[in-house]
Amino acid sequence: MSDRIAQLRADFESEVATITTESDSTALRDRWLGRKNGIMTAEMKTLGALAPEERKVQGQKINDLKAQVEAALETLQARFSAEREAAQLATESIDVTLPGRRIPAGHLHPITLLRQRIEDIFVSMGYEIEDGPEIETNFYNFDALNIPANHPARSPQDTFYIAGADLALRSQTSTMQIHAMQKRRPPLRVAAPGRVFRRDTPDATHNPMFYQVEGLLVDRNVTLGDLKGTVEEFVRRLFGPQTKIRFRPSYFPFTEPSAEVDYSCFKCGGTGCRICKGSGWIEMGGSGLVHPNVLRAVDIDPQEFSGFAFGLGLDRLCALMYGLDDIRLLYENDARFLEQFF
Ligand code: 2NL
Repeated sequence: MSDRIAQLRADFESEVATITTESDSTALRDRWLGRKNGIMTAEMKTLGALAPEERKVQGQKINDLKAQVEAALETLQARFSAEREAAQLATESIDVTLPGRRIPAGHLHPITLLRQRIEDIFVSMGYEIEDGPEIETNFYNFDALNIPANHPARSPQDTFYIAGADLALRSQTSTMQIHAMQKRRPPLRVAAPGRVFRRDTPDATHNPMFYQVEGLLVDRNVTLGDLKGTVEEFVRRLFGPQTKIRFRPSYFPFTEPSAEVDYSCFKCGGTGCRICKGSGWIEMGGSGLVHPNVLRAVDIDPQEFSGFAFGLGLDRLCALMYGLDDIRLLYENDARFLEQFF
């Protein structure tokens, strides 16, 4: 009887020595410890046929062997699960030095970026940002701005009229300034950015829809000096503190006197370069003291109040600042173009 157990122990030990894989180990466990057909279970069953004294001794021996088998199998299992975990860690390792993946995000349009910069400058100078409709009556588009009945800007060659109505797409942002002067009484400081519409054949420097910003101040005793100081501060904030301005006499129906504003080239500082076409100066836009007729149109007494206004176009400025050779790029909405600006 003892010899049988010694033989089983020797069998088990030699079998353990051949185990190389986890499934070998599982098969070994089933063979030796399986509840129904396992070798150890079968061995236990032989006890019933023995005399009580012998059964006790033999039972102890079987239990010892069973404990040995269980311990050996546990050691094997522990070894294989450690190996499995190590292999998993090796294949699933994360390289924390890899660069991150960029999440595609939208961009603000270059015109929007420029408009926001300009709005911030106006706000910092005490101006309020106005908005207003893109479709206007003749009163806001022309009459209130002192634009005479026969002025070419009123012709359907230049303005997009809406058939059968006293309505047109606004041809300048001044329409919003007229609304603003009706809504609030002077003293007032208002900046109005927005798109405007003029019938034009599109080319590299023209588009029938483009963006303007206008500043308007109305108060007592406003002078041309106030206009010059304000425009100077404006361009210095936009292009840098070294920027200079110059005024050239001009004519607009809504201002008197009127002047064109140039600023010293932001690229060369005034010595002349490709950007300013060698002159050292770049045209910014129009300006002037608000015409008394414009004040009268919105019931402001020109004897008591005066004002200045200046306007600039955003598209050409945007093209200059970002080095674009064609303003139509701004309206093609090609994502490959747009995503370059932020
Ligand atoms: C230009 C011309 C200008 C104004 C706009 C203005 C507005 C009111 C009254 C008087 Cl409500 N003037 N705006 C004045 C002078 C020129 O813009 O070249 N724009 C790009």
